[in-house]
Amino acid sequence: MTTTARAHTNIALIKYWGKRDAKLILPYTSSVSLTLDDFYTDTTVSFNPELGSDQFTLNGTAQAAPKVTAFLDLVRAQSGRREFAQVASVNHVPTAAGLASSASAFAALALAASRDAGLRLAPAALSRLARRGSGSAARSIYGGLAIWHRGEDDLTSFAEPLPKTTLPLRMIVVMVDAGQKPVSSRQLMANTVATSPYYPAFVKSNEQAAAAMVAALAAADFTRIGELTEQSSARMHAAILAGSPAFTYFQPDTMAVWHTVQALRQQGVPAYATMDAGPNVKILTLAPAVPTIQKALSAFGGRLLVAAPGPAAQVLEAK
Ligand code: 2P0
Repeated sequence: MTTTARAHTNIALIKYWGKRDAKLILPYTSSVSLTLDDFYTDTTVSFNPELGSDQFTLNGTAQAAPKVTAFLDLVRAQSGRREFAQVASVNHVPTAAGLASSASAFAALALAASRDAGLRLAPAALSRLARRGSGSAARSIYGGLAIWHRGEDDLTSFAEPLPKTTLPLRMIVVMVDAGQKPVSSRQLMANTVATSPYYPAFVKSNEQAAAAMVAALAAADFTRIGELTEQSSARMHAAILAGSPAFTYFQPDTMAVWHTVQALRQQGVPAYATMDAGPNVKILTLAPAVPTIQKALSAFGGRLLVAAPGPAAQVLEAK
């Protein structure tokens, strides 16, 4: 059989940063995200008895991929299949630019590989499987808004969809730098947990923020949603900065964009900034404000991308 699945990336409004179990990818805090329509990964998987090893191509180029093989081992263990697999991924996300391409990648791989192996996983079980590839992938199983419950163990740590909001949410991505990030988020989050004296404070406030975000979304209170979003990002980056060695993903343009967002807000424009494991800025806003924000950031020209909430992971083809 050959199975192709598509999963969209997501941006965390309430951040995931730090694992209490690196093997199972169990996080210290819950997180809340918005899945985006414009950025996605298509992955085709074919378990094949004729293969002597797993094969992986990314955007048509063969790659050594120990993470993919380790992930396929989980699918083989769950399904009882023993064959190696051919995996072909095409990323419609700028890879490693802080747009969390691992989220769409492992969500698409979880769906395509589990289906191709004959498994029919319910969404929570699929989210748990995707989590084992990359934490943020647990959330990309769903469209729109999702919460990843930190849980207590492998069984209880999975994402669930949140009710659809009536707010016309938009995310404007400002590509400050589309290059590869200097430090992987996996490595840096472990360093933050191990060395930042601010990390416990981040965990405490972020867990409260996740609950507050669920309430703010249910109340369609955009000001509160935006404040919680900007705060979670700022506190995550503060914890990173306070680690040893001190480090930040921010670049001068990251700050310039953030300052513009703050200035826009003082003029009454609904706009809040959030940054991930890279220098790019994502601006959470509402559809009617998009043209004003684009104008204020026109210096970035073609490096502005406007995304709307996107769909859940789906099987495109199985034959
Ligand atoms: C997030 N990020 O919540 C946070 C905010 C980046 C900053 O999830 O080690 O690639 O594979 O579980 O999911 C990026 O980390 O890390 C991430 P692993 P992942 O979106």
